[in-house]
Amino acid sequence: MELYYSPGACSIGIHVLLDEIGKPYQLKKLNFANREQYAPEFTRINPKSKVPTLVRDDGSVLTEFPAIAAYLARTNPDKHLLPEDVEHQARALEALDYAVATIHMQGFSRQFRPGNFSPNEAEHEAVRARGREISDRGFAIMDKTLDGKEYVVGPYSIADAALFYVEFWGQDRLKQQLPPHCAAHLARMKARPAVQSTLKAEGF
Ligand SMILES: N[C@@H](CCC(=O)N[C@@H](CS)C(=O)NCC(=O)O)C(=O)O
Repeated sequence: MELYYSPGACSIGIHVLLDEIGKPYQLKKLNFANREQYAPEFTRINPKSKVPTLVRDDGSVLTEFPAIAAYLARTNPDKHLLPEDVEHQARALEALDYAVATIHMQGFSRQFRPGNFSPNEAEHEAVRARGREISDRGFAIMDKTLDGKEYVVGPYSIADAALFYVEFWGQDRLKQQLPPHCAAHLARMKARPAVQSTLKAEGF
């Protein structure tokens, strides 16, 4: 398989899952500063111009973080990345979606790309501030979820890879203070060999 990624982008969460699984794969780096996601070489593969993009062994392309994460978990059942237990599975998918669709797409997207939310530059500070409110509220909710647990649902799951990347953005990229259980979760994630090898491969 091939993972199209950009260093430090949300694709880092899928990169972590591939390293947890430990099967061979190839990394394909896109330089966002050079707008390589919009170049025809890439839009031929993923017209959405987004990472993560996974090209599977049969050449078919899978996009969207939750779909890729669930696919990797389901095709590698021995790694137990999506709990079998129905309640744990539902909670893992709930947290995964919250990290991606709310904390990332509504919170951090406003902070990183205010221009996508308002063409008026004078409004960009207000857009960033609203994004910060959304991500902070998201972390506060995840902090309660993590109380008394090492990982989001107890056992390690795909939800942890999603929460990891938004925590990484908050603490490491934007130097924001995470609430205590989220900070401990991020530290726990960084202690995992798979996360260490991902961070190294992406140049962190
Ligand atoms: N809904 C998508 C979001 C993916 C996404 O927003 N990726 C960002 C990087 S974190 C991206 O590729 N941005 C490139 C661009 O919009 O130009 C998913 O779940 O995979």
